[in-house]
Amino acid sequence: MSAPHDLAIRGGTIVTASDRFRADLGIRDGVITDIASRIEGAKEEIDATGLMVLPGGIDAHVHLAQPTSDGTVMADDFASGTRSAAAGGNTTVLPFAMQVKGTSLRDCVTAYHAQAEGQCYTDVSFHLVISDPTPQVLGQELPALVRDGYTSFKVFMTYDDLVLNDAELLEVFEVARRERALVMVHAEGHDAIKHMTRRLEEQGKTAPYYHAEAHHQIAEREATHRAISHAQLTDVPVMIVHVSGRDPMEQIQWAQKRGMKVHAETCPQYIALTRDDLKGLNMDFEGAKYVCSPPPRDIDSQNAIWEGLRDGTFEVFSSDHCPFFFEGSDGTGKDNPRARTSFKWVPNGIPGVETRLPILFSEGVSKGRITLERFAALTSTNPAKLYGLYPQKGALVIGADADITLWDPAREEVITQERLHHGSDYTPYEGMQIKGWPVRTILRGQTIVLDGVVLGAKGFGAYQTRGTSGAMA
Ligand code: DUC
Ligand code: ZN
Ligand code: ZN
Repeated sequence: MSAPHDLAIRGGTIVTASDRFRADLGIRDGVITDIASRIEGAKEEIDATGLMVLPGGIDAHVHLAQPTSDGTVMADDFASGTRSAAAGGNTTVLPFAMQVKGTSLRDCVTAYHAQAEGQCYTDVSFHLVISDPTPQVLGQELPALVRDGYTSFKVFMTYDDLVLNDAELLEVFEVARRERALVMVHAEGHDAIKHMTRRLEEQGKTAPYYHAEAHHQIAEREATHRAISHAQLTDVPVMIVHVSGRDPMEQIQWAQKRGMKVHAETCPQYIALTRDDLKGLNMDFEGAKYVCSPPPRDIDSQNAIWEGLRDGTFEVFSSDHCPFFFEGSDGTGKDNPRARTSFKWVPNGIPGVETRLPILFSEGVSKGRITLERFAALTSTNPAKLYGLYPQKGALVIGADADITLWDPAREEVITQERLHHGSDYTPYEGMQIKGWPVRTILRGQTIVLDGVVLGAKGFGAYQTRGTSGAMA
């Protein structure tokens, strides 16, 4: 008689978004087939004694292989980005397929698929970015793509080549409502940022630090409220992504208290960095390593973000992995000649797909700020629900994909560039002490990373077509 399970994970503590309990887990053909106090006779066994058995990390906000308007090359393609994600305990990532103005959305999606095909170490699924909401895009391409399983898309309220005006936002929101897609909003006020940038430059304030002043929290608060108002007018759920601080968070709470379907995401940089990091050493160019949008704020905002992570204001904790080189070559890094003339030319984004889970576990669970269950919800179960992957992903239940991260809650490590697998030549978290570390990443029953060593095959990661967002329920 053949063994009933290909794999048994034995002796660990299973952690879900709502519970933790001691049980063994049986897997066959890449799917969870049994959860019981004792499972024996599997072809392979993993001893998980002393470890947490968590649903594999789902990073719902990463940027890979995106072209930029000034030709800056992103530091991760689908191979290096998903390899880094896997090493950080993730089994699925959701990058963006970004429409370039003047081009067809469908063609952009096809091009991203071509880049990802056969390259991925984790499973992947694309959000769309709508930068050119023409009648053709809103009337034909977008509805067809949503029906094909691209059930979420992002819009921007800033950046010259991406910004949508209020009329365009309202139109796009209406399409989201009609097609039952989840709109993700980059909420920063474009005109306010441009104004602040001009004034700072006039005063000779061009160092990377001034990025944090130009992208002021007030501009984020205003745009967050405007996005919420548009969502209320068009009666559509929204997801406000990468919320950086107290002020925008309070706008979200204002809406949530009134029963509006406003969902929110925050990221490691808003609990582990502050705007002072952008000062580098004495306002030098080292600060460019921390330039991202929205920028990190202050300790008061960090505390507010923790409150929001605890009380459910935030349902999703993503990395916003947007990796650039610092030095790079041929002026392709953050430290390029034009960026030296003004912060406004520093590419916006930092790497973080591999450090997201360790940072939240260490600063959150190990320091007693959030529970283990909340950790599982924020990093896996909620993103699966909100982005139409649940319960195939994000759940440790019979019938779900066996996407599992084994976690050693006692292991102490230090984040260093050398140990990471991403393409960037630096990490903004260099030297950070971590308690709690992913020791094995299992994708559909296969170990893809063991103790920092990538064992999975390039191309084992598969594209995931998604269902309707749980936000539409
Ligand atoms: N928005 C993102 O989502 N990521 C990086 C930069 C940005 O503006
Ligand atoms: Zn953004
Ligand atoms: Zn992003």
